Amino acid sequence: MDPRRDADPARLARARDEVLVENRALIRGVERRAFLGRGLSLGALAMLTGCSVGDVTYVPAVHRFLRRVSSWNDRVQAALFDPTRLAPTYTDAEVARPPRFNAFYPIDRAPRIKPADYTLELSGRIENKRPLRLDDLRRMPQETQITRHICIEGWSYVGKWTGVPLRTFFERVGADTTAKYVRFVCADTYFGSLDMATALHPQTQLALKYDDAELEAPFGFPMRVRVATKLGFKSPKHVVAIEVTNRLPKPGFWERTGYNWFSGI
Ligand SMILES: Nc1nc2c(c(=O)[nH]1)N[C@H]1C(S)=C(S)[C@@H](COP(=O)(O)O)O[C@H]1N2
Ligand SMILES: [Mo]
Repeated sequence: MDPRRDADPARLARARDEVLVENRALIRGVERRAFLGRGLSLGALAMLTGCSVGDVTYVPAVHRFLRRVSSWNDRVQAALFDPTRLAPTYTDAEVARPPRFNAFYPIDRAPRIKPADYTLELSGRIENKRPLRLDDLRRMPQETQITRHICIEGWSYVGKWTGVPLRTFFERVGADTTAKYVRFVCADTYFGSLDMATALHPQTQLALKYDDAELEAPFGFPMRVRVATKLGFKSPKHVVAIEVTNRLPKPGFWERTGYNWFSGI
């Protein structure tokens, strides 16, 4: 969703400043590694803050150039990723209630999935591909995190998510964690992928709860991925299929518009 549509400029500016101050490390990291050059880093900042992306993305030559930098940069970022560095955590009092919604459609169009109908399909380099039910996920070990969800459009919120660490999930289903990528498909046709190092990061989880209650429909019910070390678009909601693969999955919704695939610290 375009944040300019639903926010007055002063509020947007305040929100943006807050995001910039609180997430200086993440944004600097993304910016520095994404666009190694002064002129381009301004463009990166514009993208991160959701203002005037037009100048950058709609000029085809510039766009093509950024894409090339960006795909080279994905490899650099993956090499720089520190699998033990944790994203900042917050206190219970800071948790946003309710969370802030975003998707490529308005909130009333979010998929409504009945728990009894839900199955999670597994494919690729996974030993036990038996489709899982919601109860199977609920029975796996759960962890809770309070971390900040940062949307590339220039806003953020502190959230409290509970779910199965993806690393634990992979152990349970016998996933080949030496494979390179993990691909996710969502009930609303959204899809995306992660590098394996990020998938195995201690704060990456298959979240079933927000603020100690079942996820609400628009926020990813019954299961969403939660990746604390990456921008919000890398945390797919309503996940219905997981594939472990060595082939780089095709770019997701936001990546097709030019955002960096790695998009994290
Ligand atoms: N299935 C699905 N997952 C999605 C999206 C989406 O449109 N569909 N949008 C992404 C983006 S851009 C953001 S910022 C977050 C929004 O999550 P929220 O509604 O909890 O804020 O979900 C991400 N995951
Ligand atoms: Mo986002």
